[in-house]
Amino acid sequence: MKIEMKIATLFLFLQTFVSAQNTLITNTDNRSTQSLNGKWKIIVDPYENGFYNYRYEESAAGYFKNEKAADPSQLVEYNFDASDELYVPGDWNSQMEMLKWYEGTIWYKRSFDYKKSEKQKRVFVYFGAVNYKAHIYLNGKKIGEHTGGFTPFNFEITDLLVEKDNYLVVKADNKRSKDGVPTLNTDWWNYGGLTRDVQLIEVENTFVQDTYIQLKKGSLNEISGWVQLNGANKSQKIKVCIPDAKVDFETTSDALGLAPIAIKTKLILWSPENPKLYKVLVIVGNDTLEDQIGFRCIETKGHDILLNKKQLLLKGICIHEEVPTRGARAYSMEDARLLLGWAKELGCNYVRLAHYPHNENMTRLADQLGLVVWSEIPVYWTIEWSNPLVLENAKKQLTEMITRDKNKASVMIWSMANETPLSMPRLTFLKALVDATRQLDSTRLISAALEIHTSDKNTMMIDDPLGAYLDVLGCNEYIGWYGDKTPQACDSISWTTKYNKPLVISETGADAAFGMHGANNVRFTEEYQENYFKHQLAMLQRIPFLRGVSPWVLADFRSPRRPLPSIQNFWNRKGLISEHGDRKKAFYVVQKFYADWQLK
Ligand code: GCB
Repeated sequence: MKIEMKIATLFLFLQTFVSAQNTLITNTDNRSTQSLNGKWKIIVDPYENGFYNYRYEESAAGYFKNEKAADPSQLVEYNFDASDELYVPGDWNSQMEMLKWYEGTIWYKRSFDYKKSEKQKRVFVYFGAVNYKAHIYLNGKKIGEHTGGFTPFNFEITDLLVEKDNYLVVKADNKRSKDGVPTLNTDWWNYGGLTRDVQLIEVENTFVQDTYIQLKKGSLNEISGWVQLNGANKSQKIKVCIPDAKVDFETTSDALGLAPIAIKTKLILWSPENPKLYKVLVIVGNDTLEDQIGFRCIETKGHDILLNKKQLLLKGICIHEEVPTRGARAYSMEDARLLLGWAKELGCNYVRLAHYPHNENMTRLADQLGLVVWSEIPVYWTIEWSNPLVLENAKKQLTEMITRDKNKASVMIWSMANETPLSMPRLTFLKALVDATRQLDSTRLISAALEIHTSDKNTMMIDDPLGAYLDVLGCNEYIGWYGDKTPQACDSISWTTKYNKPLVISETGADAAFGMHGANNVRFTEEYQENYFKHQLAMLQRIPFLRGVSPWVLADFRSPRRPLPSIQNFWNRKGLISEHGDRKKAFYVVQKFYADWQLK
């Protein structure tokens, strides 16, 4: 038994080692793909029996082997083909009643045929997101692992693919952990599973893996960036064409496959009023990769946010990646149309995609609709600040978020964290994230949703030391909901800041159960929430350095932290829209405010 186990461990090590390659491919919407969405076979495995042997060591004969008893004398205690099915993409919680609260491992299996093309092509398997930890196996071999529930990843599978009956197995585990990002406690539903698209991506032997095509910081007519090739033929001529702007630019990649881009041209700039997107072609040999890219310049000056050198006021709303009417994780373009359509109806020009990177349909559609996006990683509340592995994990999620969306004109703010308590280890941690962000993308603004402090009872103070490293100060406040103040107290509150920087109130809100009515001091009534926003918005308008607001939150969302029977029923009720899609009274208060609000 012991020798068997040692061999097994060595074998597993080699399997992982052989397939360590993991380089993120971007712009998958415009590539040649084969979808692996649809029904997948699943095995629920709360004890991780398909992963560990009875001594709790990783087993070489796990469920990824997809074994079937060859004859009735053989003992095999699982069978994917005779098991239940779940739809991918999609969380498991909303698909089966028994999985609504489930946190643990589920094994997914999908079989498929693959016809290799004449031309020698390479194939990658791409996952939009798996929450939270994924182990991936193809045809019985481990091809990689990924941690983090909201960002994409891919692995090359060219040499493992066969023409018939490939089997792709994923162990998805959404157990929360103290050293996770996010950590144990959040205020949203921990939806598990293969929550976003799964695709095979087919590419040439040498292909455009990634591009960075943006206006240079501060410029309205200089595009600067790079093209990154992947493959054997790294040094090549590359063309970047923008037909509508008459751009035909040539560059050459170096021995590492990296080619610089520097283009001067006159462009119609992207803005919420005119979200102009250009067709951009990157051509390498026979390979043409198209994208739709908007160009704009985003900066700050003193208390102002400047878009294309003009003052910008952010009229926003926070959004969770959940379709309340289904009580499920959002994943499709149709879901994005619903959520962003509601934001447009509210009069928004900005959305805060909380509290983790949302699926790419959201940022693609925001590009088309002219909605400025605040995008963030789930560094939320009580992260283990002194644990280097946690920092590495957060950096990886940050890198994947930026890598995927760095050519989206709508995305203007990268946010590092939400409501994190002051301490030196926390400052060091978040400063490292700020530095990493500036290295990855020098053009966008950096923020974080900070907490307020009071300098006296009626003065709110923005003095978080992290503010020194941010471009935009974010701040969450619930004066009149949490704490001992009433909404009316807002009338006599003033705000001050240590920093000569713009402020965005990244959250403010109050719970209301749709259809519950009463006096405006009765908690959970629509009248309370309506009155709350009336006083809040009047107060916020008086802050001289305020340049944006995103109330919490667009729609009611599921949360295990909200048990109050008959009112909450495990839903956070701070939505301006109910889980059935009804607009609450406060919706119209915010809508009216946005219609009238202007910079003085
Ligand atoms: C917050 C959090 C958000 C919560 C919200 C609430 O400050 O950032 O995730 O859901 O408050 O409803 O308490």
